[in-house]
Amino acid sequence: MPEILTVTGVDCPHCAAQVRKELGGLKGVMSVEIDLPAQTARVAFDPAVVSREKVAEVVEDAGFDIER
Ligand SMILES: [Cu+2]
Repeated sequence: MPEILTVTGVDCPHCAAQVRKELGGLKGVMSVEIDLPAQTARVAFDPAVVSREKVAEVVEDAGFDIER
């Protein structure tokens, strides 16, 4: 079962592209759905492959926040 993590601060197409780029290269990430009006991204990942902590770390290193 995939888990979902919500990224906040995705406020423009540049940010959206960056989130896709950073998370798209992470093993275990299944999909990245950007919602620009809401300024969020929903990241689906397989917790058997990558931990929530690791996904959160990549997001935060890229300069975005996590909805806790
Ligand atoms: Cu932006």
